[in-house]
Amino acid sequence: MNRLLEQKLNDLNRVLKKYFERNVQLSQKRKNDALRYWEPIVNRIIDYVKKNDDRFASLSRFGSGSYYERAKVREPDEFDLMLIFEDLTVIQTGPGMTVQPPLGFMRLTVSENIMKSWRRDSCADAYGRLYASRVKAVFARLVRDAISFMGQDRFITVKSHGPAVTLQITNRYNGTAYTIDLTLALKCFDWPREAHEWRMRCRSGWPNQDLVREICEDGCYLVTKQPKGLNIPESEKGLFWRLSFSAAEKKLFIHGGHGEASSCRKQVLRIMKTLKEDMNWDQLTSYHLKTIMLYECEAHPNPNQWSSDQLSRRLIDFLRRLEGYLEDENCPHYFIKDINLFEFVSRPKCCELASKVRQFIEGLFEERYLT
Ligand SMILES: Nc1nc2c(ncn2[C@@H]2O[C@H](COP(=O)(O)OP(=O)(O)OP(=O)(O)O)[C@@H](O)[C@H]2O)c(=O)[nH]1
Ligand SMILES: [Mg+2]
Repeated sequence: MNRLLEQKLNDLNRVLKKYFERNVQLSQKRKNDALRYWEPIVNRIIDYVKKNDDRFASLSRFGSGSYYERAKVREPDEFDLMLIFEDLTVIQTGPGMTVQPPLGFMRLTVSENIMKSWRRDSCADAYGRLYASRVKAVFARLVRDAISFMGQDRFITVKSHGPAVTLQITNRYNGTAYTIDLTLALKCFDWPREAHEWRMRCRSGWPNQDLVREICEDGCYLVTKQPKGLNIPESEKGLFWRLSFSAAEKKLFIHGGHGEASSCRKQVLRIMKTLKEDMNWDQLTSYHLKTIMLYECEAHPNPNQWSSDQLSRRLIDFLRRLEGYLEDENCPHYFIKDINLFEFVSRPKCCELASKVRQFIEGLFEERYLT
């Protein structure tokens, strides 16, 4: 390879490592402080919910998202928990409805023996179809009741937007705020048809076949997230549950390492997340970046491609893939390729971002950024 290019990549490696140390890493102490403060509070809230409504009694906790995948950046201030109904049996609602579910969404019907209890609060309709929106609303009400019961109203606020019920917990001694996203989920035991391609995908070694098999055997989840889009009547949106691959993603991040400790894989993702904030690439989400990371892992299956001296190469490849997806206005979902994660990012925004990313790549070698 060209000696000059080699030299530049090595220099860039040093700059990136410095940027990582200065801007990206979490402090171990702040991590411990955060968990020590919010975990007991959240556990008490969940216990209250479980005790006060038998429909929620089987909820179990699963840590998902960046903190539990060891990909959080800067402050340990945001945590994602999935709360899984361990004993709620549902089946996919058959066809014959007017509106077909968007790709990645399903309608669910509860089994006959539990229909009566889910009819309460209109969580299920007369046919037993389970409204994700209603189940979440009841859960949010119980969470609010729990907070009042605990006398914590001054320190905890509750919001119920998107898929999660979000708690903002303020440390009463030092004012630090933590955001905890609680997302209700149902187990989907069979690997979904929509993600069949992921199971069969031709790969050159990452993830390995054993891990693919294990992930498919574990199944996935369905979460209370409503579809966007104008072609679904508002009255119907609440019926949909979205497929979630959070558990599979966590497995890929934790067990699908490239040489584990020495791998720069997490570093690349965490640098990208920090850059997204520093460069104000606001339309991008953490999930876009995580998705691109997973494709990059597939494209570079060998551990030596992720050794720490490869950091600059891997970051540039990541940026180029991002630029390409923006130019195509299509970021294919990692498990269901026909879902476009840029569907709701407008064409002008995609163009603008693509050009910003292009400029950034060009500027990298001149050390215009990352100081
Ligand atoms: N299928 C799907 N899952 C998503 C999407 N957004 C978030 N998730 C899931 O929810 C988890 C938490 O989401 P976020 O808190 O936004 O992302 P994060 O990976 O935790 O990253 P940060 O919180 O920004 O550090 C993600 O790790 C995903 O598993 C989405 O658009 N589609
Ligand atoms: Mg998160």
